[in-house]
Amino acid sequence: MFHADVVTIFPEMIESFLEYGVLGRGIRNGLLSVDACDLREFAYDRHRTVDDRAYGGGPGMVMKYQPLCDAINALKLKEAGSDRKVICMSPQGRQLDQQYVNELVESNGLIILAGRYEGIDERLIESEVDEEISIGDYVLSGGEPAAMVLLDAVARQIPGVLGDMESAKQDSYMDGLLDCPHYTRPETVAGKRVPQVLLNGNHKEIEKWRRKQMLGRTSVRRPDLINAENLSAEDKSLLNDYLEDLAGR
Ligand code: 4GX
Repeated sequence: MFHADVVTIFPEMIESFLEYGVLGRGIRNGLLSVDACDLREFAYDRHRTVDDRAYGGGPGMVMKYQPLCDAINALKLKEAGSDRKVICMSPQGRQLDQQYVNELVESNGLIILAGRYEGIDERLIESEVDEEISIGDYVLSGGEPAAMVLLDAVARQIPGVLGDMESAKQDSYMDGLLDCPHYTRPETVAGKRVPQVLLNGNHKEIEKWRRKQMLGRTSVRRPDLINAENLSAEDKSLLNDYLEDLAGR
């Protein structure tokens, strides 16, 4: 079974997150397990110190080598033989995307370091960390929210975590397209009607409309995700229709 440990000074933050939604259900159903590891348990001085001032001066603190190293070794022993990668959440890492998530799901599990302060002593990263992972180009106050993003995305890809309906839905945009718009009752709200095609019960037409929306929205909002030359003839024609509709309005 896939097992992740998150090393953090805020274990309660991770533990509460693990109770909710798809991830919480996956854990309760025994499809994966996640533990929060309190870094301070590996700091043995009177104040349980996990950080210190930076060599070279300047503002901000740096996470010490020893508590992190001891925590990692304890977690590796606890789950001996599982051969798990040590991950550090960091803006300096390879940026997470669906392809990267799918690679990580193939592993036995992860030991995830969620750092605070200015960062972690570089020698710990060099000697103990296999991969640094960034969730995007913005600055967080700690690695915990990044670790939660990673865990959520990974859990959804573990077989059985999503129900049949959710999985089928997922497959339809695993091909790297943005989702289509969604509507629910009432039929008219604030003077806006639901697109007529969705009300007719013609499932072939609805499928075509949704595909056209996915292609069109991806092409307009995220042209970096779509290569028009690689589309099937049918997709090309749907995308053309979408763009013509746009221009004609
Ligand atoms: N995607 N942060 C980590 C401390 C830190 C800095 C360097 C290790 C090395 C972030 C992100 C992110 C802020 C989490 C700095 N730890 N993490 N933290 N963006 O901004 O993952």
